[in-house]
Amino acid sequence: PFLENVILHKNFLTGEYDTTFIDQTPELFVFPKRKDRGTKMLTYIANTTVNGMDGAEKKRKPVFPKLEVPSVNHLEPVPRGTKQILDEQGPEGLAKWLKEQKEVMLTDTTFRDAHQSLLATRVRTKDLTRIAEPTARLLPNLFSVEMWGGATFDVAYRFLKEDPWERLLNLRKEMPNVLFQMLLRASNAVGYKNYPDNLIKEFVGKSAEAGIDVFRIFDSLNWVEGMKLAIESVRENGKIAEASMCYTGDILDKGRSKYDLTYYVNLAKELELAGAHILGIKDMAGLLKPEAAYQLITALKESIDLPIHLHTHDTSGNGILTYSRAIDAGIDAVDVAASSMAGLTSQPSAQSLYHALQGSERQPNINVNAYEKLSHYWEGIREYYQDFESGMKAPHSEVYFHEMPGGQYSNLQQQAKAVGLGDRWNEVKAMFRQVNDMFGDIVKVTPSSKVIGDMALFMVQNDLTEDDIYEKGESIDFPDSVIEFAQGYIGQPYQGFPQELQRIILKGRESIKVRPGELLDPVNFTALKENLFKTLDRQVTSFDMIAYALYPKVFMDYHRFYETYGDMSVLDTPSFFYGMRLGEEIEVEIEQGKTLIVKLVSISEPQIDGTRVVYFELNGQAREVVVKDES
Ligand code: 3PY
Ligand code: ZN
Repeated sequence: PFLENVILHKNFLTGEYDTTFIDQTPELFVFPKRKDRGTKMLTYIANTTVNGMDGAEKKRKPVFPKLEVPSVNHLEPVPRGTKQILDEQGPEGLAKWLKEQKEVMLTDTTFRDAHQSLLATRVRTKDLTRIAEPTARLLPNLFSVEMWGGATFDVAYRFLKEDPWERLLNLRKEMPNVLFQMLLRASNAVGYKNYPDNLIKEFVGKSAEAGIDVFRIFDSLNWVEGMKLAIESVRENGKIAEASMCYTGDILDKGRSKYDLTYYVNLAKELELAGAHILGIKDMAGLLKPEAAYQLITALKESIDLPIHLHTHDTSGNGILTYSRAIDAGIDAVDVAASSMAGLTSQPSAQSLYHALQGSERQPNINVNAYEKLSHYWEGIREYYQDFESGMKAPHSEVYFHEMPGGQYSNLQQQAKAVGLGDRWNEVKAMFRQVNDMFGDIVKVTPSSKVIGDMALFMVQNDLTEDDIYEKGESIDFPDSVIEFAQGYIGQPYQGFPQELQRIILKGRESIKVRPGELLDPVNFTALKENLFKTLDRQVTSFDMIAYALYPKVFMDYHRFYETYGDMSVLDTPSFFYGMRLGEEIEVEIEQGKTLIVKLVSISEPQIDGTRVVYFELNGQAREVVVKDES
């Protein structure tokens, strides 16, 4: 039953209380009895040991080498960095400063896009936090650290069972000197559809408050109309709006004129007018060829006054060459990752770029040896996530054909495996391109890339050809994301929808031409807070409210998991993914100074009802947990 205790009393929710309220309301201090944290933790470990992690194939827990964390002096003051420039000079001052730098500035994406692109976004907060302070101390000259947004937000709740806001707050504490950067999908926030305007504003406000400085804002169809609200919200919060254009196609291919140089120059001018402090070029699939980079950046430098920040993926293996030409043309900043987390679908390697620019006056001003040490840490961490590797082992020039974003590659591959299409991956990639062409050659980046991915999976799974879609489309139930796209709910594609296909998909449903946010009812945060209080039976933060408003189901599943198993962010990653080995002992610090010592003693044979008894020692005391063996 819903207890009206101090956390949940309606007078606290509405703020209608005075100083006598506490004395007169004894039930405020009646708290429900909950399972203790130790029991919950053992339950999780027992379940994971017996059944494997939810949704993943059960595997024996490997033995991992010890992590190498570079040693730094915690007592010395943290060196000044770009964060201090922003705080002192504001976003305009920071943008001006960026343009004045002789050397190329670096954004390190290891904490976000690198693992989104290599490891299906699975790197956990614990593993990020451990290396945060060394990074802040060893690389104070970075332009920024991209560590939040994109897919990391929902994956944290959905798969890692942790709170992404805590990630932001923890990292901020450890890294006070370098700008924190996030990827914001404009009106889609960190989700896969358009949200009401007040939710976008609230999200930006709270993210800024919690520590984000640079918002890289993009619209998945390069629809500037869809980006203005996000740009304005960032500006209102005194933060840096890095409005970005997504690079698609190939400006060098004269046979494919939809996205030519003029298209990008015009787009950049529009973004400058819309209030960008920095222009981002978001080459999410790594399609920007070296000579194209040179031509594009040269043209942009002649057309706009903003500093320009280039993001690419090294999928084809040409990333360093692309950066080198971009640097020749005067690019101000580029995105790189620590080398052990770089290359392939991730960003080009920081250290490789450093060495490639030896002898150039634009060589970045970083301590390359320190970067190598940080890289050793990431090399060890990467092992923990080996089950999420895409299997891509070599440069993948095929990306110039299928055009799949780096951040999508490993995720879509996981999705394909999950629906039994693991061994038809080549077909899925080819279909991805075919669907792009059917949809009129669109910009492909979350969520438009998800639409293409869903449709491609759907067609391969159901053995549908392009002709089938036109001939039998009337009787086909298309994936929801595809219908929403055709309805205009993620925005308007450049040069419009292909009409015949749109008609087939819509089957008489309405489509819109305006910004979806104009039509959506604002989120009623007061009502949401009350409802959430009742359902969660605990204090509700603004962070919870935003997360719930973005993804109600994902958030509630996370909450239920938390109720059952407790806070998983404290458990080490190997144990989180694989449980424990017989005889193994681990330490789990559940709060500062409070550690559980857990030993797995034995596991019984299955009993008649299909359960097993898992015997532990918890801080030296014998404990047992009964779990159902799902095998
Ligand atoms: C995201 O939106 O998550 C991306 O990384 C797009 O490239
Ligand atoms: Zn990216």
